[in-house]
Amino acid sequence: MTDAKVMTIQDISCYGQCSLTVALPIISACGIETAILPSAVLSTHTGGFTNFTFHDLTDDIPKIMEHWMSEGIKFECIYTGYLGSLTQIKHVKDLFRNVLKEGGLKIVDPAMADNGKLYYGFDIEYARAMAGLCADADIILPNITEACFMCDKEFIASNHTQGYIDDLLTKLKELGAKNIVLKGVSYEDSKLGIVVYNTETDEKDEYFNERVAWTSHGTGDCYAAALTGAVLQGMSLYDAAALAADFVVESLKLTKGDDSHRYGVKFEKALPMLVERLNK
Ligand code: PXL
Repeated sequence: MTDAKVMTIQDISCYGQCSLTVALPIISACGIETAILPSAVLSTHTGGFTNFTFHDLTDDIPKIMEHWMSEGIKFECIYTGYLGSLTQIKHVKDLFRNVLKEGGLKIVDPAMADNGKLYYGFDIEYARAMAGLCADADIILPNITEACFMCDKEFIASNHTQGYIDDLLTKLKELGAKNIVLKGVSYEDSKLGIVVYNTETDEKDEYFNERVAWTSHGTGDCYAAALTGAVLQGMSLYDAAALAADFVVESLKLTKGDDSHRYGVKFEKALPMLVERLNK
């Protein structure tokens, strides 16, 4: 068991099972001490809800960082999710410099787009700035849409060719990230998976599951949190990426059929499976 601490910066969507309300319980269930830095407070997430509140906490980020610095608080890992603005991306770079232990792990989930579209409120300038943050990361976790926005490539939802995926990975490598976990890869419609690419050794490994015929919001956040917890528990990136995929698949299966629950996945019910696999 490790005493490594992770700090995760993303929003609190009070209702909707995403960002901090999934990251904190999932990483904690993995046995990892988790500090949080809320980037904004929303009444709900922005996917499928209307008239949500949005309280921006951008100005608090440097103040919180400075207090941590004065207390000598540092982390073995910083994991970033949904961020609200270009300024917040700049603040994250300061957090990497000032409160990450030497040799600490930077995990960046671009969390800005899905299904060929940017989330509400984001534009191409934000996508370019996110590409700049990815350049600084040890591990990035884009889905195909986010990868396309960061690499100026046409989005294709499914039936990908090997050439399309390889080209996307080469372009992501050019951004500068050391390890890429590309999500949403689908060479045939019935299967959905990930490619894990170590850009330093040039090694690529794939992992696929049967596609679950169901979609809900928040799966990317559950994925990133489970991967972060598993990596900090000492799993290889490939094993952590595969376990996180199985965890999301299980969460989707447990949500499938409940049409009132498209806003998130019932990840809580899949936590025992995650913990059991981690402790194997
Ligand atoms: O799940 C990603 C996410 C996180 N936070 C907020 C969002 C979304 C996706 O729409 O709106 C506020």
